[in-house]
Amino acid sequence: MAAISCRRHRRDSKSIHMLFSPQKMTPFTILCSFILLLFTVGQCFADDDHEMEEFLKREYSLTKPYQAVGPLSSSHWELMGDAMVTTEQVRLTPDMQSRQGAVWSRLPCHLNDWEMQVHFKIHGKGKKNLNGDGLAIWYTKERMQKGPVFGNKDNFTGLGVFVDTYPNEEKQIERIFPFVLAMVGNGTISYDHERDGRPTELGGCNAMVRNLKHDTFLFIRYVRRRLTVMIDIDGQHEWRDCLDLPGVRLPKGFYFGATAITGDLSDNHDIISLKLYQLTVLRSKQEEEDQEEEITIPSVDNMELLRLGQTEEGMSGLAIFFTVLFSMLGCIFLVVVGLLLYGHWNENRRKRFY
Ligand SMILES: [Ca+2]
Repeated sequence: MAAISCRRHRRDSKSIHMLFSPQKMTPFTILCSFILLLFTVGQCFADDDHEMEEFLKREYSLTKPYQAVGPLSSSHWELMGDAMVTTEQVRLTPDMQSRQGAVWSRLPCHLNDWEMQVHFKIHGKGKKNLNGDGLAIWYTKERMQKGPVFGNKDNFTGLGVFVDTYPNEEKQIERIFPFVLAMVGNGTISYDHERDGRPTELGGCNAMVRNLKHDTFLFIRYVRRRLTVMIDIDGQHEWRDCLDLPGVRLPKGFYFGATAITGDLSDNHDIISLKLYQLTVLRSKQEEEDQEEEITIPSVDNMELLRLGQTEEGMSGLAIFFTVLFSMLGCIFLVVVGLLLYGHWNENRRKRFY
């Protein structure tokens, strides 16, 4: 978790500056600061089992004052649809019906391991579950194509991480919305909007992100074919686990983007920043060899198992209901047949007596 420690270090840098302020310098604070610095640097370079460093890649990042956004081909980011840049944010959609907007990177990303930190804000006048539809962060082959999947095309090729703010599927019993969900598409898999993407999901978590006063963040990390999604939405500067999945195969040279859509229900969907970090990971010889085998089509290892697990999980209540129902019907049928046979046998016996 080196990257997270480093990020905490970045966010906590103010407190370190305060320790180092000349007015407060005493031998004790200098010693404390030195120990703290050693500890933090140590955390940054000590991964669980591998060393990892991170570097902000400005060409794939979108930060204030958004000078990298524009219609010129020399700009790094391009807007589409109803998206607008202000001094405070890139507003993908306003809080109005039937809007869709996007911001897409112009540069394909050829990094092996990366981490995207998304600072976003979803807010609007709608009361709970009377808002929609959400936003998505993308790493896909295609870019700048409008469509129904949070404003992007369906049958996309690559990774989509969705912040779905409206439950389309009725009877969402065990799922609380807004819900963060990840999906990998290979160009032929369709996102099931009516079922909130459940049939193709890799996993996710609920995230109460609407109308919050504090900052909300989403973190997507792709390291050694492992996809990790975390959220920081409680204003505590702490990352919360959302999804962690090995065996995710994403080709290089895809584009980062952010899109959002509104329908009958709406929200402001704002991107404050997208920060892309290159992660430098020390690999074993085996991992080096695996890495050389080029991935051309996105896929997820054991996706069938994953789906099977979800189906079993999703069907368990229904399966129990039908098992009980058919068992009861079976029992009733047997009792009726038994009674009929008994009646028939009784009648025969009486006939024999008279
Ligand atoms: Ca939905």
